Amino acid sequence: MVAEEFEAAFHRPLSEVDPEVARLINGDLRRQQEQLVLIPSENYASPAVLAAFGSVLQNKYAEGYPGRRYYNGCEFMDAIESLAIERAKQLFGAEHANVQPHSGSQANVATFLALLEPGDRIVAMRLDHGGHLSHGLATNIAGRLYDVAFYGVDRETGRIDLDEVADLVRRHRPKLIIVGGSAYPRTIDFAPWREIADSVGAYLLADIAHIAGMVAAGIHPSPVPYADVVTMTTHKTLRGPRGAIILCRQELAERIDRAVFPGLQGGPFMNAIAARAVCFREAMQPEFKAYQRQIVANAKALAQALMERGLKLVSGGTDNHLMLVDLTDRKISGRLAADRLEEAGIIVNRNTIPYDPRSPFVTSGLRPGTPAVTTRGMRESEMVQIADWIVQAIQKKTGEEGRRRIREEVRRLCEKFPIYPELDYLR
Ligand code: DSN
Repeated sequence: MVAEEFEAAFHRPLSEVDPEVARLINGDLRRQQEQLVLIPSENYASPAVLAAFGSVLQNKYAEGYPGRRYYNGCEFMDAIESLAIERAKQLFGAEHANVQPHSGSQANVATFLALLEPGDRIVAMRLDHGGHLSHGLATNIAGRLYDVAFYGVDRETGRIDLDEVADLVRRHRPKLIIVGGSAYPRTIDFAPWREIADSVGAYLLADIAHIAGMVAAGIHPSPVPYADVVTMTTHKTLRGPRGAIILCRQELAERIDRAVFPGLQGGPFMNAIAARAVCFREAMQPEFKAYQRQIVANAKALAQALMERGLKLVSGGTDNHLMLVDLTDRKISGRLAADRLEEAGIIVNRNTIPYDPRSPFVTSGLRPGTPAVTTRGMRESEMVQIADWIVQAIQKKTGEEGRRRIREEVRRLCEKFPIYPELDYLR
């Protein structure tokens, strides 16, 4: 092959280089446009965030930190990462930020590496009561390296019982307490957690992956004044790129940074860091606060409408962006309900509920959330319509035909709230 052909081949668009992958990406674009995304950890990142994430920065290695790199050519990398760090600190009022973790789990493991030795004790929330697998599940690295004791929620109220946590902490005497999870629908006040941690001299880690957007907007209490370390993903309610950040007090900064690199990771994804900087800038704008308020208003409207139509919710409602539907009083499992909803064009994930009699693969719950539909511009009245469809779609009697009809109605609603109208990977 002559050089000109080689170069011409390099510059061909995706749709020509790999039509198969282009078709698949476009297929999911259409799915995201035509279906109702109710998974509370998913969202639509803005075109600005997508542009930074898909930029040429993905080509650059930049091991180390601004001003202390192991590679040359990092002039712009230093500026971009410094910007992301300063914006993260400003947005959350934190003393130090590390913006390099590739994921929320990496951010948590880096925190453990920074603060703990193998065998040290942790107290965290049970996964099947709303925690997260990186908080100490037996098969996760945290469960294998550390001695973890779990708290859960009260069987009657569905809420965390702080007296139970304090008692467990007194008995287990952990070096680290983790507050936060992935399926807890209620507000967390972080101040009493600091007191509980201080009662045994433990570190406090707040994992705010799910509620980060609301914390940034000031409509959920912030853990920053109370926790030694705060971790969060940036792609859920915060609506940025995939990946995570760690906030901490200045005195822990060096330990956290060394744990992320070189402790756990090599080269940071500079494209993701640039996209994170964009996301933090977006989160500082007044419209972001309005967006977060609407997420919560929509969640409350959806929760209310589901309960009025006879569905039971763990803790009887929600204060944030998600709710847990308890299907134990019905014949249907979470898995079957989620599959029926998918047939109807409504994407929601099955989830264990506290004290779930079914396995984590089958479950008795659903975990709907409103960040993505709120990004599309939907409001309370659409939530009532969505609740109607959910209740109909999960019933056996609705049948395939009924679910096809709902899917068409869902598609028509989605058309009224367009998302990424300019995108087309087949061009
Ligand atoms: N998978 C995420 C969620 O859905 O909550 C947590 O990592």
